[in-house]
Amino acid sequence: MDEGLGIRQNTNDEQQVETPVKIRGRGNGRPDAGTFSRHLLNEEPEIRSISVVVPLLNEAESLPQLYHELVETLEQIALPFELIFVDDGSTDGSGRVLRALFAEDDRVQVIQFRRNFGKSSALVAGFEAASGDVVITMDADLQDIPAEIPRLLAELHDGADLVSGWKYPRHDPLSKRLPSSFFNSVVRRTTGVRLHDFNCGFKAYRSDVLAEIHLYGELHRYIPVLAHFRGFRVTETKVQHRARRYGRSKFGASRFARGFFDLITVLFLTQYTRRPLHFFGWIGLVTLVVGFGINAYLAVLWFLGQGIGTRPLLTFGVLLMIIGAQFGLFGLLAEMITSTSRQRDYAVRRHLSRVPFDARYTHHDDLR
Ligand SMILES: Nc1nc2c(ncn2[C@@H]2O[C@H](COP(=O)(O)OP(=O)(O)OP(=O)(O)O)[C@@H](O)[C@H]2O)c(=O)[nH]1
Ligand SMILES: [Mg+2]
Repeated sequence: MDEGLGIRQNTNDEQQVETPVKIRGRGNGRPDAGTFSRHLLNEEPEIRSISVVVPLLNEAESLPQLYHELVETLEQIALPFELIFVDDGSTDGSGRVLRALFAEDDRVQVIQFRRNFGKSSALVAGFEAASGDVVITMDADLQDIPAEIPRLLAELHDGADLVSGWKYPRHDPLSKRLPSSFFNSVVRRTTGVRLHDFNCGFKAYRSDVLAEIHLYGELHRYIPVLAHFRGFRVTETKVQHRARRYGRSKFGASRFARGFFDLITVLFLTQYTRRPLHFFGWIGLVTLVVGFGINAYLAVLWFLGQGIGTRPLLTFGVLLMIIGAQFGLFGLLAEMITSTSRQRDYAVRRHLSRVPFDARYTHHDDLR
């Protein structure tokens, strides 16, 4: 996707640079809005093509129906589209079904992993292969309904960069709904991203969102959070869903535990990666001060003639001071790692410039 996206962005930039507007030398220094061409003022670029990315594990029975429903809906939308199936080490013959679909339809792409690498990896592989202006992800188990795609697209048309499905009403047992709603409310509170259903795999993205996000491990659940912190507009829309018909569910209770570890990672990544000492430093400082207070108190008692050598409190105070200092040092080490990282910590929506490409670099060349 990088390549396709890069080409598209360049095209936009060229168009923007070529736009016949005069700003320099104007009396009031403000551009006349009437002279801007429409696409410059348009907040939302037009959607001209759609990629659907479907990560899957052992869903052979569902795939043919999923394919037919997808094609039916997308043909009605009447935009060019591609279907990218990412088979994450299935052992139930899903690969064979996908190869048959590929042979039949040149809009189908199939990526087969050598073994199971997890949903995030499958999504990344799909995103890299996708070249649409919009990328839609969905589950392969027929629980997400392709006919809902226009609803997601409508949200993007209305200005969202990422729209996440909210399975409503939900057709799952209470044993799954309860932990899920607890999980969702914790994520909502801690991240400030107000979605009801973080685990919903049915989402639509403008392609520039995906270019900005680095996924690994199981962070796919938190793409909306990562996108929100990069400055993208994240919204939600209710989607119908169906109960699982074929195959087996891949996720049990352990998903929630893992989800919480990932939440800590995401909170740290979105808020402290660029200033880790602010995180570790505070923990360290508080621990150090409490430890120091305890030891100061014991020191006073010692001066007053009381024996303190056998008091557990002494051990506790010393422990806190050592841990506090360690946290401070962790923070400094993390700062050193961060300072050598070349990853950008900002996201540019667009760069409007009238400096001709050659002029921009002549000066640079002279220096060599
Ligand atoms: N690529 C990839 N996809 C997976 C993996 N595990 C599950 N999936 C897919 O993710 C989607 C959702 O998985 P499900 O097991 O249906 O999870 P769920 O919908 O939350 O749970 P149920 O409601 O019980 O079905 C399905 O399309 C699966 O095929 C995996 O390890 N890798
Ligand atoms: Mg499912």
